[in-house]
Amino acid sequence: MNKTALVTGASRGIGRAIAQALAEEGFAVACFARDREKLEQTAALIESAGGKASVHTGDVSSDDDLENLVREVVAEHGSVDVLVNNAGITEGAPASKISPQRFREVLEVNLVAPYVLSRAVQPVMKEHGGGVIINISSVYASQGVANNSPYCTSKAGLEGMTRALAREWIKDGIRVIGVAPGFVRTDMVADAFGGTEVEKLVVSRIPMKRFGEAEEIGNFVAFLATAKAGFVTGETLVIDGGQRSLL
Ligand code: NJP
Repeated sequence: MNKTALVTGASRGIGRAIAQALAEEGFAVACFARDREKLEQTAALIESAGGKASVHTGDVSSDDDLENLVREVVAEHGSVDVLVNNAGITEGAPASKISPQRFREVLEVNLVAPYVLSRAVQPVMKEHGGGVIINISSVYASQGVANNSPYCTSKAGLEGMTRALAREWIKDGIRVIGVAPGFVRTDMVADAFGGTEVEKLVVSRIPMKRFGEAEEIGNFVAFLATAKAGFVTGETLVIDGGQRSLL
């Protein structure tokens, strides 16, 4: 295979696992985030397993960085066949304590950036006869959750955007899909309640009684990126150990 996948937030956590799983499927993987050292670790993991990776640094909340990113990846790899909009941030606090500025920042990273980057790759994918865009959402998009309003808002928006762009770009052979994880063991979850009594309570409420592993999300995303999932578009698929529907 001679196809390229671009993954944002590939420096750690779920993004790194997605990058590794896509490389295992045979994609050359362009890894993007702010932390070059950690991106190089991701690339080294991919290359030591026999895969191909490149490292690109920048901030997803900069339109210029995203335009440059697409230019760089096309110059180096020739195309972008798969885009995974994975970079994300959260803000756990009551709405009364979150400034409008912070609300905008979370939307900028979690929602506006995927829009800007999807628009930038769409002509490239169209020119190459199609592609796949996968947006990493959250079960919080569809669950009512207190003290996380910017995050829930951004992810609900991302699912609406997934449906809208899937409809708009189906004629170009582009599938647009969402993946909504439940709790996955990464820095994001560790920062929120790692090792506390709250963590035990959260795990006890998950029907499978455990957090998901980043590799489980990576493998699922890599499957959706391939032609084996060629009839899937517009949907956001939940992967959460039963959290949303079995409670
Ligand atoms: O997050 P974390 P996860 N520009 O904090 C990058 C969703 N999700 O892996 O820039 C560029 O470990 C950051 O890179 P760096 C979640 O909403 C998760 O847990 O080097 N990149 C890092 O690589 C998110 O969409 C859970 O700091 C930026 C990555 O993003 C995705 O899964 C549950 C950036 C964040 O790594 C990955 O989450 C769920 C910027 N401005 C949904 N800001 C979960 N873990 O339980 C951040 O429902 N990054």
